[in-house]
Amino acid sequence: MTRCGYVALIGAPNAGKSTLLNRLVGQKLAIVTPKAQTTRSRLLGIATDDGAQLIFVDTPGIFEPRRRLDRAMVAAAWAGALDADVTVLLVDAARGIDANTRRIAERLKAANRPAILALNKIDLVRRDALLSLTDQLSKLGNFTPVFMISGLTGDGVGDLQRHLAAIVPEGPFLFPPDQLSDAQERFLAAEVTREQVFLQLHDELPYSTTVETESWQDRPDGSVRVEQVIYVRRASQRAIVLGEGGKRIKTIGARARAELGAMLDRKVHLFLFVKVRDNWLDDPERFRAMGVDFNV
Ligand SMILES: Nc1nc2c(ncn2[C@@H]2O[C@H](COP(=O)(O)OP(=O)(O)OP(=O)(O)O)[C@@H](O)[C@H]2O)c(=O)[nH]1
Ligand SMILES: [Mg+2]
Repeated sequence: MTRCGYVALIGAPNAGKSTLLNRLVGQKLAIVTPKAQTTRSRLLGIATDDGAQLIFVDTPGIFEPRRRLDRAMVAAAWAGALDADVTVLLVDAARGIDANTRRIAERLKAANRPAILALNKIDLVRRDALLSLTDQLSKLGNFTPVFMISGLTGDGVGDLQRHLAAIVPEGPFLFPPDQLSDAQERFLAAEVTREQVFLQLHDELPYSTTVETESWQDRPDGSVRVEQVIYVRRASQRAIVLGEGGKRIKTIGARARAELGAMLDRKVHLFLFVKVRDNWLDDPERFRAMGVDFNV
């Protein structure tokens, strides 16, 4: 009998959920940046071996929402956590317990929802600090067992994965064994560009930006032509994204194209357009494209 189940990765923004998802699946699916609130919607990453299929759910970080988009992101994260068979709470061990992690622990407790604890980024901290952190977290909720991992180096991740494979419910695989995600290529391609926006632009700009794939044409020579729109809120932001003489958008495009080419294993012709939509953060169409609910 095989085993198969959904495993949600939840935690504060920047805890390392997307890095861990990529590590568990063995391929880069989710975008990763040093900035908080990079992930905006749920993304499945599927890892299948002979005996078990683990369907990992990467979720947006959970924080105190202010904007409509923040609320949608946090709602998506909680939906991911509560729908799953198993929840893994990731805590950045270098950061310790912050207000966000505390709030997550409280809500899990209120929902009577046990979670496995993964202390992440152990490559950055001393072992005695980990023990005291485990101790503090055990006072906040029912977190067992505890794994100490580094999504970045892979340390401890194998132990976590083996444990999960042993505890998900018995049942048939829900996805073909070679399928890695439920996400469409058009969405992943937009995310790759958004990753560059987050990496190359600063302050509030990344948070005023969304990226959509508008057209996708497979060419007879095996390459693909992709057109994407980067939405910003103000003309001044458009000017920053373009950069002096179009330099910034060129670099964003070049890096995204290289990344996308590697991901798809084919030649990519990428065309980026920057549009000003002052109200995109209140536009249901943009939310649909991001894969989050408008009405939460
Ligand atoms: N040193 C170290 N850095 C890590 C580790 N895991 C993730 N990071 C870094 O932490 C930052 C955030 O990683 P993400 O994977 O994007 O974190 P996230 O939890 O998905 O963040 P949001 O999507 O914003 O909620 C990135 O700069 C990662 O490289 C780790 O184990 N060790
Ligand atoms: Mg993320």
